[in-house]
Amino acid sequence: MPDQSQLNLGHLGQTRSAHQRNHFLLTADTFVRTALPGMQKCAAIVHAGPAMGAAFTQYTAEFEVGGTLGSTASQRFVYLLEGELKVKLDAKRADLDPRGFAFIPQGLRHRVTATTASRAVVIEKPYQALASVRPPKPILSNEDAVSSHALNDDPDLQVKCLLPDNFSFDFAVNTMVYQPGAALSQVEMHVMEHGLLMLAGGGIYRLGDSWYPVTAGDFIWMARWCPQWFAAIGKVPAKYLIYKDWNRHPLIGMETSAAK
Ligand code: UGY
Ligand code: MN
Repeated sequence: MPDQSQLNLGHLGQTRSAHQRNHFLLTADTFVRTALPGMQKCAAIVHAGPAMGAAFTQYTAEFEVGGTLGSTASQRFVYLLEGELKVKLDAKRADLDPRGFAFIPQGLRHRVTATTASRAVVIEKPYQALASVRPPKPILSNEDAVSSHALNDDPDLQVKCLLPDNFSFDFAVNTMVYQPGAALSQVEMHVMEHGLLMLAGGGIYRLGDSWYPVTAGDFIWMARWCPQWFAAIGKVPAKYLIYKDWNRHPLIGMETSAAK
């Protein structure tokens, strides 16, 4: 008997992936690779972008040895899943190991090159400047160097905020680790949108009015105010990397009729 849990019925038109008005679940069996301008020896699996209504772009970059990303007109955040990347920012250089990350402010010349076959999360977002606030500085670090805190006093749900929480930054990227059985303490509905990559373990994600089994490798996009809740199931902790827009007034970027 084949192991039913491993059975991929994609060739018969079946998948867990879902495309709804206020959320997408994209599972690895439906990923399609593409090239983005300037990329060399590198492919992108684009998970989220303006065409779906998102105000950011998120993709997984798959590098061959020597592969590079193209340039971007936006801010860029890179989180290394596996392999090794060299990041050159103006005069600074750093090697990223797995769980290493780079924040590159908008307009800063940089180069990201793989020294071995590598996979990385790449998030890009146009910067929303504030008149009274200095723009953010570049960051090269590793998740292992960031301290975690319990969400809503639940020690079984630990959050690491990879970027500083101040108004120079207009987005956040966090990791969240749930011990088996841990869950969000509420159904969240909020003004921020999310891009989420499951990194380990699994569980049940409520998105809108649907409950999905999810596992490592799945990507989820949640639109603003999409009802969301997660519980970890299984014998190992569940972990995800989650993007949200942050620290900006909801009217920023909107043209009001009074201003026309
Ligand atoms: O930061 C968040 O909004 C986070 N708690 N949301 C989520 O995990 N779906
Ligand atoms: Mn949320």
